Amino acid sequence: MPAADLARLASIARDCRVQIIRMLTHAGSGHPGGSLSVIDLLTTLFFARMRHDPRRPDWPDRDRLVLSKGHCVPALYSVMAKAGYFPESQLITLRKLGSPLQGHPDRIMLLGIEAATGSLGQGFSIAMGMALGLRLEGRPSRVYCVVGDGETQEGQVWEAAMSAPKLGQPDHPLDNLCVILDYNKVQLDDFVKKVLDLEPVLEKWKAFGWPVIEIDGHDLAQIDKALDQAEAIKGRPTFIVAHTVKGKSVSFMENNPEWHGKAPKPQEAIRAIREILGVTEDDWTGYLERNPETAAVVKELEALEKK
Ligand SMILES: Cc1ncc(C[n+]2csc(CCOP(=O)(O)OP(=O)(O)O)c2C)c(N)n1
Ligand SMILES: [Mg+2]
Repeated sequence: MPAADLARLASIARDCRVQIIRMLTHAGSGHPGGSLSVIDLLTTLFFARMRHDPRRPDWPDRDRLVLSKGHCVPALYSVMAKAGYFPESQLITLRKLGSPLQGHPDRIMLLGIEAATGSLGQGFSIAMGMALGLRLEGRPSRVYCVVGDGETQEGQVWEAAMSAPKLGQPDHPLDNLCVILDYNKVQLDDFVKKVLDLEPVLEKWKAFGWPVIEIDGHDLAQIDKALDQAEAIKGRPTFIVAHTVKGKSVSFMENNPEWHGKAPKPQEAIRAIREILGVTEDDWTGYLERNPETAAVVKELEALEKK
């Protein structure tokens, strides 16, 4: 991918990180850690890979994304808003009664959501069924499914892992399915290694019959290349192991289980946004003067504090 395209993706991912922090703070609840770990993957999928059209969310030949780790849907909402599925101003209705932006994705409430997920372990099976259906219909669509590392402790994941390379063979193999592991090494309130170690991850998935690609899930060029490779593999679905950092880009959230499922307070959010944008404390006032959009977000957060 040319450097200019990578820079554009990096800029989108940065904006989306800011929106994730903004909407969670307004909601007063939600999951920042896993939303920040998955956002580079979702940005690359939505803005450099998937065939989709925000004006036609029901286009039969669209590519599908199933966010099996549904609690991280703020990341998905941020890319969907950026792509034009709905206005960014709506993001702060996250988790509010009646809002289409529920705490877990709802395909009835929000067009463009492919599957209601959140009960961990189920999205992968749904994605597999979609991939088979699309193959049987002879459609060109691809299905991308993102699973959490803690999520893969669910038994249902291993039923799908066992089935997907065999389903549809020999005439309709699921080479239109790509499953991506957001391997951030943290689940809920502790480290995966301590709760129930997944290693050896690569060997396990290979043994179940999957071609496996290992990447840094924050390196946009590596993500793009892995998606190219996955698309070129015929006859079997592909599994991408993306090493990530939970809470990526916010120092006090990075690799800290405390920030799995807790919203920042307004002042914490403002600091998080400053760090995401790479601005020092000394330069912050000047930065806000030069960047009215960020200044508006900060003002809105400060107003929350006074409530
Ligand atoms: C079946 C099920 N059990 C428990 C939960 C509660 N839960 C929500 S998030 C989470 C941890 C998920 O960890 P991981 O898959 O690693 O997600 P990430 O680190 O990306 O946030 C758990 C146990 C759930 N949503 N579904
Ligand atoms: Mg995790």
